[in-house]
Amino acid sequence: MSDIMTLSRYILQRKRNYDGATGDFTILLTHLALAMKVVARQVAKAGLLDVLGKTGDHNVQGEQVTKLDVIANELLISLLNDLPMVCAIASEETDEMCLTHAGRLSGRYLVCFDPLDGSSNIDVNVTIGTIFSIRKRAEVGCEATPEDFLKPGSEQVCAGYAVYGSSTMFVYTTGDGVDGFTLDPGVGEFVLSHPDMRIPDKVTCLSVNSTNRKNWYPETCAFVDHISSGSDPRYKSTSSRYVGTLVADVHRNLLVGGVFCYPDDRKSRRGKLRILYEAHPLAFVVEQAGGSATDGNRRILDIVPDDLHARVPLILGNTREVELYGEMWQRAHVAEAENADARA
Ligand code: P6P
Repeated sequence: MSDIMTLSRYILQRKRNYDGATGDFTILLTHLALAMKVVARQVAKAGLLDVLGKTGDHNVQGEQVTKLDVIANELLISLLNDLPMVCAIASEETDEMCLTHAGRLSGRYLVCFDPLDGSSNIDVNVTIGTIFSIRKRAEVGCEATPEDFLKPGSEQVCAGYAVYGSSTMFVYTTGDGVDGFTLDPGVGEFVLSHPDMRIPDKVTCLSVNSTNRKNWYPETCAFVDHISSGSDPRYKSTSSRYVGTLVADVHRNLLVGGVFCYPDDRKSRRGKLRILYEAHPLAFVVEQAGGSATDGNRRILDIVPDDLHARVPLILGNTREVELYGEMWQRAHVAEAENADARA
């Protein structure tokens, strides 16, 4: 038992790196992990607990809400509400920011999350997940405002996710590398299984919804064609893998190497994925594992959202491919500007 590194033991060991004397962050991260263990149990029993299917409601994103979306969201909010170190919460499933009960004035931490990413996959038993991001506010003693969340992703103090798949994994970073833990159902603990995760320098997977090609801009067509053509030896064994759950696609690519691409296009001019609780946390994790993340023109972690639910184009994974997309984006947009000048 002494050599089993559980998440709790690991966090306590690393406590000095990010916690000072308070232990507040340790308690917060431990509670987030607890919430994900409970969500994992609900997901695993969904078919038996009559919690499959939709609620009939739509969230602020205009997406259909599933029963498990509600369960996961309410679970996370109720757990975080009672933590004195958390002052406010922003969730994909709630229109507005929520001030917590216990820490609204004294809490230092702001928590954003997508409680159940990929919920359209629940009823077909495909991997889904929870994504979270933790920020620290500059001052305490007053109530947080939405503006406290609208900061660059580089100000996150922690980010990570859980994936509910063939096993349940918890992956996180505090800016000092990425570590992955696998839930041991027999013990009820997340156990260190993937220390110091690094994205392999090979493109095993290309993850993109190719049926959106009819709306793509030239840079996306050029990028996908370059990889798919196989003309470059780097891509001779690259396969298309896209499950429709962002965190599952990103987790797989983090383990085996690959690039995920959900660009802006003529239909979704700002992209589909949300900055605060999808792009920022996953960009933090991927960068800490040696990868990169861009919207085509900007580093994702440099972007400041103008709204809690602001969307962004997202290309993340192997640095060489993310930079290649950026070069193609620049070429396409410079050419567009030159054509516009010529027409003027
Ligand atoms: P599309 C799930 O609804 C989600 O927000 C992400 O998890 C996923 O990557 C994306 O949407 C899938 O979108 O348009 O390809 O179905």
